[in-house]
Amino acid sequence: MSSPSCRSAWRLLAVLLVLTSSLPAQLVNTSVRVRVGTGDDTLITGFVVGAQPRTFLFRAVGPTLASFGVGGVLADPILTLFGSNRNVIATNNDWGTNPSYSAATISASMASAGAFALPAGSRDAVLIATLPSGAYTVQVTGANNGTGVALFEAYEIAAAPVASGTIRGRLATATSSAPEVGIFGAEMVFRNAAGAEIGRSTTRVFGLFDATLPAGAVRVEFPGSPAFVPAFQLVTVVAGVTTELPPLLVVSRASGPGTIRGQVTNAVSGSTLSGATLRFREGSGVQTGSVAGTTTASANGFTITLSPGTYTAEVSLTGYITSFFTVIAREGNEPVNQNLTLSPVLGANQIRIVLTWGSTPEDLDAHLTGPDAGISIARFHVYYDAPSDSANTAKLDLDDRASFGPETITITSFRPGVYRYSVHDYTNSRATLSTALSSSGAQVVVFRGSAEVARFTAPTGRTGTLWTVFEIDGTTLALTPRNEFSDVSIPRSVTAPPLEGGVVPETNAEILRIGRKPKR
Ligand SMILES: [Ca+2]
Ligand SMILES: [Ca+2]
Repeated sequence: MSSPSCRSAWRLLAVLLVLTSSLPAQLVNTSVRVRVGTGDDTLITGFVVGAQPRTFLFRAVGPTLASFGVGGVLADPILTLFGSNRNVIATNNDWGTNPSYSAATISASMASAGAFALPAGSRDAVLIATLPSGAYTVQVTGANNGTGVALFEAYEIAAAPVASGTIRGRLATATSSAPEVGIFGAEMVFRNAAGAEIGRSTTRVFGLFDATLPAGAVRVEFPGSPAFVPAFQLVTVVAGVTTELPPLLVVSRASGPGTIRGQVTNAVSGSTLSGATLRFREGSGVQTGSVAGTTTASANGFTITLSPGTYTAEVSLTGYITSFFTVIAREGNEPVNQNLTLSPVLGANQIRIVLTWGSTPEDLDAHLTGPDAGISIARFHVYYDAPSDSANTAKLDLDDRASFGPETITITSFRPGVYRYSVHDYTNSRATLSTALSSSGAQVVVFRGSAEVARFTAPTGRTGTLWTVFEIDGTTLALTPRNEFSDVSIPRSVTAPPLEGGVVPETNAEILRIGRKPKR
């Protein structure tokens, strides 16, 4: 079908739109009907945005054209928006699967732009983007190298609709002897920062719930039940992303005041810290507002008695990064571990990663791979068996083998390249289809300078012994969540999990093996 002359003709169909703030908005409402091929025969449209940021709705309509009597349509178009460096800004395959906007939101935007409606679930592609000044290109391709006729459309719209993100959480009881038993069938209420209700969800088996909500601060509320006192957590919904929340633990109405006790420890050395100030606020993730109780940690630890419920402990000590922890007050059967760990303040471009988890499994291990000193392709693999890279810039400070953590890695200087952080379930490393890591309650907190910059909770309901948590770009220190699960049985093989998205191979990760020590 694709003779050379046809290819040339298709290329000529590429259109150039020059958009400046002086042009009337309706000039950008353009459509072009083309035959989309493969390789050089894909449709590429270039345009320039002037001084003011502008919001566009792009469509690549293929299958729906058939309902207008067009033959030979492109069955499954894909839209991709590129910046001036050919960097991908956004991509969409099927318009109903946009992680930032629901189908209803996109339908409303299309209608207000004057575009004809697309049937629910169609394979046509739609992108909405607000773009600052710069040069851009939009590409239309066919999934699986498909070819055919497509209609490309660009509309300028007044403003992007509010983007959405997804939260996944778990409601569980902290009152039984087996902690964190999920609560089924409870109604969760979601409120925005102004307190208005923006959604509801009923907990499923294991107490799991999820919701897609407008991005921003959200209060996740368990209104209480005959058996349990109310509880809430403050969370942030991130546009286009699924955020795993730590479990929301609730306490029985039968409980009297409970004593919270534990140690404040140094995340690097593991030693007990005295002198830290602890402020307790009602709710989980609550960093400001009225304080329900205050105490000071000594070398023997801390203890405070509060009404039954969930609290956020703010822990501060000179020279350490102020941190927030969710703790439980309940009468009797107190949680065995409410130890809180503080990181010493870092340099502005230094990063520390602290792993903590619950009572099981006994031994989770932090693994960090990244570009090593010396030859450019060399990569280090820091973990319990090799606790430092060759230049001592990435270091395992602390390995915990007896539940809870902390297990800590510090990076004091970076090289260009990808740094990848993973958590391996050593205890169950020979198991297949293990859910132990997923249900470990593992949390990974990332500090930079004097602040917490990211926090990850192990996703629930996943199988695997390796949780690939995130990557850091060694040049920009930008952090990219991964949240991928896979099975790895041999700790030294935690180097090249089968990840999506063009992850660099790590074939040289094993060249460094220093400080080797036998493990049990
Ligand atoms: Ca598609
Ligand atoms: Ca460990």
